[in-house]
Amino acid sequence: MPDLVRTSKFLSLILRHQPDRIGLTLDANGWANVDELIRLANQHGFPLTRPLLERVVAENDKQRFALSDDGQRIRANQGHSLKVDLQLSPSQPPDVLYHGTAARFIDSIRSKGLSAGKRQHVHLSADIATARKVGQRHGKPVVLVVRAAEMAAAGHRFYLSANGVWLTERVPAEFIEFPE
Ligand code: HQG
Repeated sequence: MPDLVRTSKFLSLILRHQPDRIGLTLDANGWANVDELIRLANQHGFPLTRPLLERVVAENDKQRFALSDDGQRIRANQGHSLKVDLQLSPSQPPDVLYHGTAARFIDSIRSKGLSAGKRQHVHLSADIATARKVGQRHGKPVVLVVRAAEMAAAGHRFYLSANGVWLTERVPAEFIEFPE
């Protein structure tokens, strides 16, 4: 696996799910100190350097990570299972958003709607192609249409992550259109 992909996967694990694996602590907003992250990663056998980390932030296919303005802190833009407050402000979503999932989950989603599962939010995409790719990770992909503007009007909040993923706490089944 190329270094960048390996490093992106490592950073996703540490910055979204398990910082304690290397003894790292994130602040309440999900930020880690870069020098500390590099030191602890190396101590635990992962060869991280500042240039490598900066390349991952800049070139990551999904822009998964952000550096603070002063370059001293790093965090994941979305996808956390840890409870962090990304301090996103609610945004007005487009009329519809898309959710990619696997065919085997459809019956359950029909009855319960979309839930965040282990993550903090349900992830939605503004375009069908992205949603299809997300669904493919789980099996035979199915793209669901979410009537987002209607949900917002009914009081559900939507957030747009720094890397363009739409987030909401849950999607009741009544706002979902399923393919035939
Ligand atoms: C499904 C990737 C049964 C849900 C992507 C999904 C995304 C239900 C799975 C980000 C359900 C959870 C997140 C219900 C939801 N019954 N299944 N009631 N409600 N599900 O991985 O959205 O590459 O936690 O449809 O690009 O697939 O990591 O969420 O299939 O943005 O940066 O439960 O992860 O980004 O799976 O993916 P996940 P996701 P990264």
